[in-house]
Amino acid sequence: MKKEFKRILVTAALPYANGKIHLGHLAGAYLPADIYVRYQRSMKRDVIFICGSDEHGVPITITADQEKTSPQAVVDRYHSLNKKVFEKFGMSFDNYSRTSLPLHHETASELFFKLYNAGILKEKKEKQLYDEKANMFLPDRYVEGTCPICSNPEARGDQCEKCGTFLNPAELKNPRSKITGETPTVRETTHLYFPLGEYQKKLMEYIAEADKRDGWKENVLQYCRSWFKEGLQDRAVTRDLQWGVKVPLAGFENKVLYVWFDAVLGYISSSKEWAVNNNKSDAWRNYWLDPSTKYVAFIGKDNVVFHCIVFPAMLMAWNENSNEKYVLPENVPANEFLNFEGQKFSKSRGWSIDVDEFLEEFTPDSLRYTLTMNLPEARDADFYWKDFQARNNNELADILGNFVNRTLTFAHKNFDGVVPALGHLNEIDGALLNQLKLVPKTAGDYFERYRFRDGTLEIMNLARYANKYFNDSEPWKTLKANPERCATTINLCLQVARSLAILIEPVMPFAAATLWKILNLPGIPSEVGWLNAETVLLKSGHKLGTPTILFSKIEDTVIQRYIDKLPSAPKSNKQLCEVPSVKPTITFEDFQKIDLRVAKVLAAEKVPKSEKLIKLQISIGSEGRQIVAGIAQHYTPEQLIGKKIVVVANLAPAKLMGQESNGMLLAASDSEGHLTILRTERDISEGSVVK
Ligand code: B3M
Ligand code: ZN
Repeated sequence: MKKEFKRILVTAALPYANGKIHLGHLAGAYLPADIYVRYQRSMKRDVIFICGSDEHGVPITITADQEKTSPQAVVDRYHSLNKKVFEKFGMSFDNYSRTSLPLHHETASELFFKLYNAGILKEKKEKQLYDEKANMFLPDRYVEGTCPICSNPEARGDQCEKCGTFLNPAELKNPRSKITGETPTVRETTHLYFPLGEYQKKLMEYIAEADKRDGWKENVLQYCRSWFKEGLQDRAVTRDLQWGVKVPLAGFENKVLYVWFDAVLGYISSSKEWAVNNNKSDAWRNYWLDPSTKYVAFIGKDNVVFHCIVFPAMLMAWNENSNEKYVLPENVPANEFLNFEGQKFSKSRGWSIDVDEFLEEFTPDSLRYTLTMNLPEARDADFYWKDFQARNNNELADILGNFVNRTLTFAHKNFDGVVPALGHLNEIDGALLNQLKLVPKTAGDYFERYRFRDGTLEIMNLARYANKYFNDSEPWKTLKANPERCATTINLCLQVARSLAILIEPVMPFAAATLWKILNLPGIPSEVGWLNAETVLLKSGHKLGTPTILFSKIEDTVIQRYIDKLPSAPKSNKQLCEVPSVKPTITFEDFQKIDLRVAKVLAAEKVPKSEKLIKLQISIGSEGRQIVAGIAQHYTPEQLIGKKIVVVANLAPAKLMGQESNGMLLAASDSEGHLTILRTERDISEGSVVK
């Protein structure tokens, strides 16, 4: 099923120009996209990398209102801040555009009119909240009120941040306008709708086929399946707002395109801008309008529906009504979320770290490496300060940096700073060369399949292997006893150092360039190309450059300073070190074999002669049971009676201290010996299925 592609088009989600980028954004979409693109360039493929600021949307106008400035001023500020930060982090976009540009407005209007004139967009009247004092319709986020679920008095019109429930403004109790504080009235307004439901079948086929060819990520497919299962609904493509792409139709004077409807088209307008800037104004067509382009869209999980469903449907609608046929994403390798020290990033709670601040103290490569090794590729992952320090010190400095440094220092000290001659190869030389031949292929295969952590691990393992090779070959001993052997060892170590420069470049472009320079090679590693890393190409007699330290260690005191800055900071490193690592992945089918039920504790007593065991009589609705649990040091029997707990209902029966146990209750325990049984958050009848 593999298709041969001539070109690759890579996009990364357009960040809102309404705040600064944090580490979570980098791990979600940007770093994986950059690794992929740099790898493809090194493979000598024809690739362009497109991004830009998403400069429309209600949050931007709200910020502008709060700051008493214009939306344009807000986006100007964040666009240039984020652009700079991306550069510092080493993002190698071919173009970083912005959706407030006229070129983008033209592009979005063109698509809008194409669909409108083809009769695809349907007009519908609907009731919406209106602020009489401000004289305007209120978009969801301009309404606040009391959450009908948890009574949070500050729930937003689209969502309650406290309990997470998605809302629509009409559901709020005591709604008030965020602009004037007045109670909104209800007025009728007209909007244009895109008939997403009509595309469901085609979308399902499209995703199934693309998945067959390019292997979509399971998490992404899951999201799509659940949207399809619910059934796709018509989506309004207009909003009653001033800021955005205007809708130039009679009766729509005060409306703009819904931000998502224009934002995804930002990929196309940014590609057009790239072409113009490179004096080949039609070149963008080669990527977007040629079926031999492989289009890969990198995003975070919260954007899946827009990239796998809404955007492809828009392009399908365009393609059906035009001679031009846009390519649809061949893959949308969305990542899950990165958390920060065990919690969600949250600027307002101070639980965040801006990338610009980070890069004032630390190098982009140490951050890129740590994030790569913790990418939330299949599930949410975490950034921990202590892990960052350990990855930098124990892996980058002690393994990769140390290998390069000892090799170069040795060559300078004992071989006049030139590559010594390669002599007869022994068995361990052969084994090293074997590794060298294998790793570019295995790591590259992982990168092709969007598994950046595994690919990087292969590359670091080559550095580990080479370090061991250096030790086992003992060049400091053979220097006198067998100079030819010593020369061969150092020659091969230098060859591996050269290959490593090529292989680490996608993940650590700055260190790769430095290493290339240390080896006194011209240009940058990707110019010779990825596959070149398989072979030994440094000539004996080649003059080496001066060794410099590739990675400096990060002191405990420096890391502690950052840990102390966290609100209610964990004062020790214990937390990270003593949490057991996550077990190997299981499939959903594996998980479904476990029958978890809510149970009510009817009676409880200590098991005689046991310090730890309590015997519980429980009801799981359909039947009563006895279970035995090791919780007597944490709970008295009285504390348990009447409680709703969660049990594994289909666990094979066991006997503990002579007592029959038919199931197991769920409890959490930490390394300090605390234990808590799990109870249901709300009351629910016993026998309810937990899933
Ligand atoms: N600006 C949401 C986000 O930054 C949105 C992405 C647009 S991609 C076309 O997560
Ligand atoms: Zn709530």
